Amino acid sequence: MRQYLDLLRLVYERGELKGSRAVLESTGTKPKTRSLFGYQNRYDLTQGFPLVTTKTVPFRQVVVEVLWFLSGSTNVDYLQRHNVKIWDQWADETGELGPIYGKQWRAWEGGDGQHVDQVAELLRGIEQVKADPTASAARRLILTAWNPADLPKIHGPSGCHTLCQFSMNNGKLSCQLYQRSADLFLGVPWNIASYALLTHLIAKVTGLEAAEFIHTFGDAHIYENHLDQVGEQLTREPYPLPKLEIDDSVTSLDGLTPEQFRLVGYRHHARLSGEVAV
Ligand code: UFP
Repeated sequence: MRQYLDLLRLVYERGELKGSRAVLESTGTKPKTRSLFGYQNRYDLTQGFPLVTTKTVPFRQVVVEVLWFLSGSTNVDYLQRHNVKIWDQWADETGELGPIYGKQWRAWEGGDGQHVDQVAELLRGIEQVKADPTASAARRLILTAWNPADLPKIHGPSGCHTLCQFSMNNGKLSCQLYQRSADLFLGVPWNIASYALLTHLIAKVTGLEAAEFIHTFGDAHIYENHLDQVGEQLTREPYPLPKLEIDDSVTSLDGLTPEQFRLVGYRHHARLSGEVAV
């Protein structure tokens, strides 16, 4: 996880002071950020699962959230049943969040009312490229959460992990994420884990090997109320990465349960917490 720590250190040391809309509920103030624009990290997924080890990242919750996105749901009821509370603050009284990731991934609404299941299209595209590497899908394996017409209907942050593209060659599958806005201390360790997991999962159900996760950033920032924790984290030596095991009962994206995903050998430093600016 050197790549993550190197970017964290770069933004910590060289980030430019910048204000943003996000508010700390404890004080009602808007923390400034240290911010840099336009960076990229690469993780070789054959060398271990890229879960940050210089603090604790709640892997089980990451799994639950990815399965929830894939189910197409935009209601926190599934998350609450699995004791995951990260989206609660934005849900309305019925638990709804508006057209966030689940809706855009599974039922993107076209202007003529048609619904596009981007995840099914992605799997279909991968099968086409497996059969013929020159198929037109090869460079179009894209999942986008950024739907400009739907932005006003979304509660809370919109499309932070904006768009990802898959690429395959010689039986190997890689994924690149474009993240428009990245809270390096709280959000990014989680986002890396989510997309590494998604890459492994898509590889598993299509009979491919997960190769690389490439993380491209727009605004990469550290909130000023996280600087102490980041300073502490940067003194910590990372541990060897854990391994992800996906149960062989996983043969499609239907009926997945969190118990089918296991992390082996996750050694990590003590928890570091920080208030989220919402
Ligand atoms: N954020 C992340 N990752 C996420 C997510 C949010 O880093 O997956 F949902 C952070 C980025 C930013 C804030 O600090 O949340 C969203 O604010 P904005 O919409 O103003 O970019």
